[in-house]
Amino acid sequence: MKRRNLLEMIMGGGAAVALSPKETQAQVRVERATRGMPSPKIKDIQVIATEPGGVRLVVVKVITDQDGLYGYGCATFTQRADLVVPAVEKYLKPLLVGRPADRIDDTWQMCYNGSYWRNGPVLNNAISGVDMALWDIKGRQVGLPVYQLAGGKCREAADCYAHASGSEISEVIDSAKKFIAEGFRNVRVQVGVPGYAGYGSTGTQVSAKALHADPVFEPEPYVRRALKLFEACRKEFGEDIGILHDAHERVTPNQAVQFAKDSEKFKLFFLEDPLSPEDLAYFRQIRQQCSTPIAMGELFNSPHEWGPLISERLIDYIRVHVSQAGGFTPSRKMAILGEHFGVKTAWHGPGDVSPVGHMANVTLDLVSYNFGIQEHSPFNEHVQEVFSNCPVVKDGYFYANEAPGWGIEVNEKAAAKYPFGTGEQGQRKKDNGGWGVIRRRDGTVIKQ
Ligand code: GCO
Ligand code: MG
Repeated sequence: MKRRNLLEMIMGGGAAVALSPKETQAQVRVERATRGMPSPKIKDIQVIATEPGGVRLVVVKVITDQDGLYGYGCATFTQRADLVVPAVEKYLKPLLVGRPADRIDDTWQMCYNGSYWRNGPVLNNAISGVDMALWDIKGRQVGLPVYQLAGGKCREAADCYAHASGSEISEVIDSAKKFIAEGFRNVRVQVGVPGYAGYGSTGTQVSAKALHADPVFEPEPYVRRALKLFEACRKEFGEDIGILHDAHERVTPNQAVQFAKDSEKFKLFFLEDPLSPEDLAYFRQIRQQCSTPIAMGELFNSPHEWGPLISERLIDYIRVHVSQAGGFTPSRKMAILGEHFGVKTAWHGPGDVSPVGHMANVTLDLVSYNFGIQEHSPFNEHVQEVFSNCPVVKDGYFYANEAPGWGIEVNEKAAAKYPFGTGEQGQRKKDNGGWGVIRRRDGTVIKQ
């Protein structure tokens, strides 16, 4: 449609609609972007595998037949990153090349249903890569950030939490103080247990007497120590700071119920992953016995996992890893489901989410009424060399960037400087980025 026709349409019909010159210009831009172009078709799909921050990241690039119109999506399953690459190249690419790039839900359904067996982490991540890339393309096409395509902001920025850790409680407190001084109002605290390998703590020397040579973990000393940490944090920080903790599914169901009960008096912002996905049926017991807020979800792949937890109001925060769930499209639906049941969002935001994935997180944070909190991990200089225009944190708030789509560009030359394995050492390198094994003293493998 010609600009003049559009203006006539906006102004026309007798009673002129009073639009400012700026509004008129914006409408002309949208008109030109969406109607002046034929529907873009998927021309190629490529995978960028890179490890600039010491963590394996997988990003999918969908290229359309229109000059310069492409998009990026996060497909990071860091422990099995190499498997996602052929899932995209050998299955999704042949399925999608030549099809329209502007039918996002339809494309998602094709990819999801096309393998018949579904809801696995490899294929979900591959689908996420394409799904987020299509949202990026749509945003770039119309010149708007994705949060605008999803209805616009419900808030200015996302309140987030930082990670404080240490091998001693005093170290954790010092680390938390630094974050609080930077403006964070919420801190996740993790402390090591002497002699044991812990989740999220640093520097613990593994020396517990064990019947094997692998890292050792025992749940009872961990729980006792974590409770001492919460007590120390409350003493130090009073009630104004949100204290979070990740149990990382390392205790038995009964211990989890007890742990949640014992934590109640410290009024945590939330206790994360007290149970493993295999033990979801125990959430009801936690609910019945205490009011500690519960967050769960980063290990989920399937709607069968989160559906009942949300609809039966058994958790307070859904914290799915957006790419594990299949991308922005299903996660947006999950957020909306949560809104109806009083469950808030707390999307998984560790280092093994690419900046594109973090933009998807913060976009969901901004557009969802039932946003709870956002986990934040900083982007080091190498990550920022590969991914330009990463979202930023100021005073503990995470801001989306305002450029079209996700607003992120990937420097593929820089990405190639950091092949998989770059930041890894020892067993992790040997295991091709995998996480190896942790055992109880007697040799029993524990969930990580
Ligand atoms: C978190 C997490 C992560 C995961 C990691 C797995 O809450 O941030 O538990 O640190 O362990 O993302 O790869
Ligand atoms: Mg976690």
